Amino acid sequence: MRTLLSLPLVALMFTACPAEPTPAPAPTAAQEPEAKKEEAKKEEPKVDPIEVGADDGGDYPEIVVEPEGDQMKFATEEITVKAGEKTRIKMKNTATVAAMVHNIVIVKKGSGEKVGQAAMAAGEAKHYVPAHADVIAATKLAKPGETTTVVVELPEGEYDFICTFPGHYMMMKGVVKAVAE
Ligand SMILES: [Cu+2]
Repeated sequence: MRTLLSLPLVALMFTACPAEPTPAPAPTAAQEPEAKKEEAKKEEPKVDPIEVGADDGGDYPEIVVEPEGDQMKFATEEITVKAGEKTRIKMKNTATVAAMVHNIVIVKKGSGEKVGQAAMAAGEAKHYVPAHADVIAATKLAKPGETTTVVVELPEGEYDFICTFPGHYMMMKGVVKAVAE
């Protein structure tokens, strides 16, 4: 899967490179424009989606999402929240099998595949939540019997949510609709 997906990228890279690259004079450190360095600094990551959505214990509407028993599946595959209002989203892990560890990661529409694939490298310490631009908010991992939460405040629109525990994102996914009144 990963190899297949990266093929068009590789092709693109080759297309983008001229066949015979004209050698450019290598700039020395002194010649490098200062502004360019500043720009590069700004692009560096950035925020931890788990920290952004850290639950402050406020009195917000709650949406509880459970897995479908011990399956790799969300029992709720569509969530609706009020746009621009804080909502607590809970992963209540009712599974009983130790391998069924889950989270809820809200991502930009259509990016579940990308984020799911990047999740493995993020590692367990990061709750398998990659520092990816398409990640909007995420709960921590919940082992069977545990509940984890995230507080979101989503602009109007449609988003996807997935579980990023390794191997789960292909089956564990749903849609988040943030609707204005
Ligand atoms: Cu899962």
